[in-house]
Amino acid sequence: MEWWKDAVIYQIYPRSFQDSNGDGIGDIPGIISRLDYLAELGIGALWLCPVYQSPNADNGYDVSDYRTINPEYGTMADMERLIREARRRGIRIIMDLVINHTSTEHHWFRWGREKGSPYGDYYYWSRGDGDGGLPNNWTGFFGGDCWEFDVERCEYYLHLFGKEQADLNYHNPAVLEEVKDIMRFWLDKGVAGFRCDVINILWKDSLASSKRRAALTGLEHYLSLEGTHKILRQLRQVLDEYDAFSVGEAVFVTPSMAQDLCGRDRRELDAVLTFEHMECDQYLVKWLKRKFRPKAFFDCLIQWQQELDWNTIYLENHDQPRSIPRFGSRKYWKKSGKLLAVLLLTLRGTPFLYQGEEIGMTGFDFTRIRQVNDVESRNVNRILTNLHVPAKLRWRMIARTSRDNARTPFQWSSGPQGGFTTGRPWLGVNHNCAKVNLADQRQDPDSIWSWYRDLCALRKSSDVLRRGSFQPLEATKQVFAYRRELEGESLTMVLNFSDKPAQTGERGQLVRSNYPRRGFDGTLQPWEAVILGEGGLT
Ligand code: ISL
Ligand code: CA
Repeated sequence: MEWWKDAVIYQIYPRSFQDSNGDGIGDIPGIISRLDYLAELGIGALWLCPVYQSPNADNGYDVSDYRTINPEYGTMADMERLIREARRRGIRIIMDLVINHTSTEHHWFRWGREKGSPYGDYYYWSRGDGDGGLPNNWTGFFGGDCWEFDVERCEYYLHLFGKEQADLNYHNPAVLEEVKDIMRFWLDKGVAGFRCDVINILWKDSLASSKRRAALTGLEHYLSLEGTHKILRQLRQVLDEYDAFSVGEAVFVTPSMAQDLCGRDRRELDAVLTFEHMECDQYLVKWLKRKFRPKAFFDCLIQWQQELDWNTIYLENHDQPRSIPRFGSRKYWKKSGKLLAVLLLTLRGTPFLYQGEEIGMTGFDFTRIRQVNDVESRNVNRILTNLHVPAKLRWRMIARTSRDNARTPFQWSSGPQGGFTTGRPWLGVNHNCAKVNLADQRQDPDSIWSWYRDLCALRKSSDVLRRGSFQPLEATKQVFAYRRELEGESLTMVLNFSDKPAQTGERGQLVRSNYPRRGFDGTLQPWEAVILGEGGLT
């Protein structure tokens, strides 16, 4: 029945959502206590970032046991209660499936070090190049090389992410069987599906050195290869047993590569989360930020809207800096926050709303590297230091791009620690929580939050917005206009991504504007977003 085409999916970063016991760490009972809030907002499913047992080198993306809940977050009984309580409110649960790598604390890795162990082949082990050098010249996603020497086994193992995250070896069929069992374990508990972490790099064809010179040497040996597609078709069979949903995070893909991962006839994933639209403010890598170019952003969105059977739409997640300072305007915080909400909730595809986005959180305002927790930021800071990049420039790069921008605790109220915890939060609360918080916005019919709630409801009531076709109308340096259409009914969106007023040729009956106005004559105010209809919907 493809429920995921009709739902808004809300992403929770459990560590930062709601603490229930004062230890400063968000947890599952905390999430349960906020389910009524999420139901009120009108979302249909929750994607939980990893809650499995983990030594937290990468905050849960280093899993040490897929069948145990991290005690910091609660117990299996809490998790089962969450699934039940969510279902009672019509909310489905989607788990994060991290299967490219495990923690080096996982028993597969620990036991696999021993000679003759059945787990001896679960990872990519290598003696090195014979001259005492690393097995190959690949570089990792978090910077630097991607081989670590294990003194017990006297061999190197591959890690495309942190050194505590060892890549699983899918050349060994036993690994895929383990993964299928893990999926069944969670599907039996009643989860509705999975968000699959870095899913298009599972299969490594060979460990040969790379000819690439640019960032991420080695990519050609593992990016979206046929071996990965084969694995995905097998995982699909498990999902089909339960009629479950899968959305894969796919790195470095073009629309046609994405279509091969989630096209209707492929029988692989239902949808993918991709990155091209997040690259309109960078040179080459995300650390080298440039001025955001709205026109490039619109063109990119248009291309994806047109080339994929079905899209996902997201402007934020736990790896990306917050969207208002990035694609909107700090000066027009509220207006641009509402404009981005219109974009997120009216394009064709499944919207993914990230915690805090609905109140316009702006993230991170730290001043020192020791306030930063993220393993990637710390690695990059170390590399930049070794390259003698001046401290000021280094800090500017970290402050603008660090993943901790999106990981500061949810701002529930203007009270101590933003209502997130009664204790000391694991990561600092943004100092603007007196100005940006849910409690105030919930009482204010003109707030960003009220706007989100209204648009979620509008989307729910409108077949055109959920299922209609997409047609681009205008994409200039400033204005993005598009139409959604279904069975003769249509809605037109016009968005002004600028501090200056703008003109458009589009006309229609005003359905929504983030400015108080009665009709629409073609002039848009700064950061104005309008939804126009042809009658009926108001
Ligand atoms: O941060 C990034 C995007 O700008 C990427 O380099 C990111 O590491 C990549 O998208 C993969 O992300 C996923 O897997 C990582 C984990 O650290 C991220 O949190 C997760 O979303 C390794 O499991
Ligand atoms: Ca807690």
